[in-house]
Amino acid sequence: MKTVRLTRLPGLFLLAISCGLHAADKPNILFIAADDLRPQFNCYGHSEMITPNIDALAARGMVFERAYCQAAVCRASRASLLTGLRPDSTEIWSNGSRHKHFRDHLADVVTLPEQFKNNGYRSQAYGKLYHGAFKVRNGWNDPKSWSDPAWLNEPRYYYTEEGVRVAREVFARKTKAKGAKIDDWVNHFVLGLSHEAPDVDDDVLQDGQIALQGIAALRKLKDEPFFLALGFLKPHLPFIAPKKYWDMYPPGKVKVATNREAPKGATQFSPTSWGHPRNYTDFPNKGEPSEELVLELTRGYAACVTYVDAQVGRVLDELERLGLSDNTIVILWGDHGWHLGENHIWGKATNFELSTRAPLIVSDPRMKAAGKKTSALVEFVDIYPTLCELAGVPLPDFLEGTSFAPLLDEPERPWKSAAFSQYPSKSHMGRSIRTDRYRFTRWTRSNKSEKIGGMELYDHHNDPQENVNIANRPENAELVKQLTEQLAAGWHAALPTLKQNQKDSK
Ligand SMILES: [Ca+2]
Repeated sequence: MKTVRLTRLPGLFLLAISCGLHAADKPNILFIAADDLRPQFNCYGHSEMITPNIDALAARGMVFERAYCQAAVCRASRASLLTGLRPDSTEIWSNGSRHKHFRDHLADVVTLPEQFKNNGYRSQAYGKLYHGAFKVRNGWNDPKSWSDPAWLNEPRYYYTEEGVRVAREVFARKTKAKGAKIDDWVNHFVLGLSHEAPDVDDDVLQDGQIALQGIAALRKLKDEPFFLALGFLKPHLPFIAPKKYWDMYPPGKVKVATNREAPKGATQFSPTSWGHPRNYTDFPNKGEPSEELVLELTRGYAACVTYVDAQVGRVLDELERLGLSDNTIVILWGDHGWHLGENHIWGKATNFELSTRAPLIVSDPRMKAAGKKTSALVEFVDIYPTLCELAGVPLPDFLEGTSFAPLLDEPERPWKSAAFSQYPSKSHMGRSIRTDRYRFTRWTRSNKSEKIGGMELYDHHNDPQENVNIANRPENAELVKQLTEQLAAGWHAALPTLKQNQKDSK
């Protein structure tokens, strides 16, 4: 079937319908997530990572340079993005929150894919969209979101001789008294080495399999409106990618982080215990990783990003080959960032810029500003209303985000005055805002308490790496007061004034 380029011109719009396409007012959605992805590609002005396919998507879409998740850890970020609600509404603030699943608290909430499903779309998922990534631990998924059951990977990570040996040892230790057969380790979620470079084809590892599933799904779904969600598992630890991707990052050329100290004047809440990497056998239980490990983790992360990029490319190539590109909105996002040692942190789960800022690229064949970037402050909670608006799907009234669809035509228009994130630490809740210039974080005794445990202020004009907390400097007292008020006023007070802007732009 021939596709017709979607356009806002009424004549072509009618042509699209008369050609027997599935209604041109129902563009497909290709919804691509990657896990723990930092925005460090060429299209973000960085050269550390090789990402030709994501860069090509950016060239026909829009790069959101300042997009922030609402809670910098998998479960909380994804629950917020996919329900269109903020963590205080989902009540999932971390992976350890009281509610394991947002439906424990919000039984009838209509998720983003569910809203598309309820409005004439076929919604399907492959890989990690909610927190659950594997067949063996899928209690975190959400069957109501999808037209068909979500497809999940097998849990096996390791393929090198050393990786398999360590994984078998770990499995034997954990199942010692339970009589499990050691060869059964491949069917369990086993954490061994933090990284390895198996000399295998892309499709042996999980993200290659997700790409294969995505390609098959496109072929099946091409004649009906679809919301196809692909959740790639990398670059989440363990950093495992086929060797050919590691070879693209020779050790001598890889630059490790230089600001691996805690910020000067950091609060007691800013450091983390690095619990995530310490789960792996080759990361020390206490203290710092060796310089050799720092280098290998930095390389491994980059290799995983390039591996994911290649899988994204395969899926986008198939979209093009099937003639669906001109009728499909593509969105690529990472659920939150990751510290590769910066700010004295290995991992996520902080309120720093490196945890809260993540990639967001949107391509809509109808957009006027294709290939442009925007520095507007946008939030992941905005993705739900944006995709609904772009696809003509009704917006539920409970949403707590704002559609950023207008930015796709006018990337420089005035937008939100702040992006909001939150993450708890040491029995305190950290609430953080990113304004045009500052990141300001306030730690209070509990979520609702006003008892302050500490404050952090980073000036991104002078200190983009957030190396110096200037909250307690006397000369900043007035600024801290103003940012405290802005934080307290909340997201309702930070919204763009849409009507005024529309008037101005005429
Ligand atoms: Ca994640």
